[in-house]
Amino acid sequence: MDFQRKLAASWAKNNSLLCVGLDPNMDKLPQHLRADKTPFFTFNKAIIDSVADLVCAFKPNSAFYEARGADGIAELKMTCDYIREKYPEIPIILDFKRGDIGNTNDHYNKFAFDYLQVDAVTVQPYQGSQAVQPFLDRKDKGIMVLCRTSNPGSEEFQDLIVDGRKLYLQVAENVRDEWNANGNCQLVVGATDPAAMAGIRALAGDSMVVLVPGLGAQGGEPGPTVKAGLNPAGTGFIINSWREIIYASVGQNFATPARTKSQQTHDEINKYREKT
Ligand code: OMP
Repeated sequence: MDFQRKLAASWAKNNSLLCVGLDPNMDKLPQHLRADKTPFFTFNKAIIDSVADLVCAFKPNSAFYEARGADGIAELKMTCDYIREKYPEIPIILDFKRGDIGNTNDHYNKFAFDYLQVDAVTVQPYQGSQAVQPFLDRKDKGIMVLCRTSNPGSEEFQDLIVDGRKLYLQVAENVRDEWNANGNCQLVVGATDPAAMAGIRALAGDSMVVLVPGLGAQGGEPGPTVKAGLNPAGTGFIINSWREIIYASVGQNFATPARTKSQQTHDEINKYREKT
């Protein structure tokens, strides 16, 4: 099943737009897991099992695993395999943010889609569509293009005025008109700027899926985000949260508070879906 259909089924099955990030950090893991043979995988597995009926997707961020070298990458692979085998209906988005020349992107593409077998990746637009083409050619996968990011300082380039409007709107337009020939593109837009979200939704159209990071710890709130970008079908979003969820507690029983926090976030997003 292609990414878009898998996502639509997942939205419906769990009545959820919530994506739980899987970005484990050794310094923040519960103490008892730090001596575990596969600390990230053991941690992730408990979180995944605890929240699987509340999410529309999982999003591991490759950097957190790469930082531990071969062991980290092995545990990223174990995490992806586990989700695929135990929860095959839930899409896996690899937060990758890769951007290079086409020939090199071809290798990133193989790592993500052939080795890890994820459903979607995040990519940088800066090198242009020709460079991203190896990703765009994967018709059955989701290609999530960074458009308006949530970080402080994102305005340095993204808000530059080009032909009378902000550069991130040009990115959204090019993705809509030129990159999306296979209907497999999505946009990444932070929850930290609802006005930008509204502008991007208006330009990109109702069918464009938007991955939304930046909730909670980075200051984004569900209400303004949902109001600014929900589509008429009440979907169109994958709203990510991780720090608030996976580090809800560092105790032995860390997965239970993670579920409680996920349920709260899931319900709050849905409350605004009903009102919008
Ligand atoms: P929060 O818990 O929502 O802060 O999620 C942070 C995760 O989203 C990390 O994995 C970030 O790398 C990622 N992220 C952003 O924080 N901001 C962006 O603009 C884009 C992403 C992303 O591509 O997921």
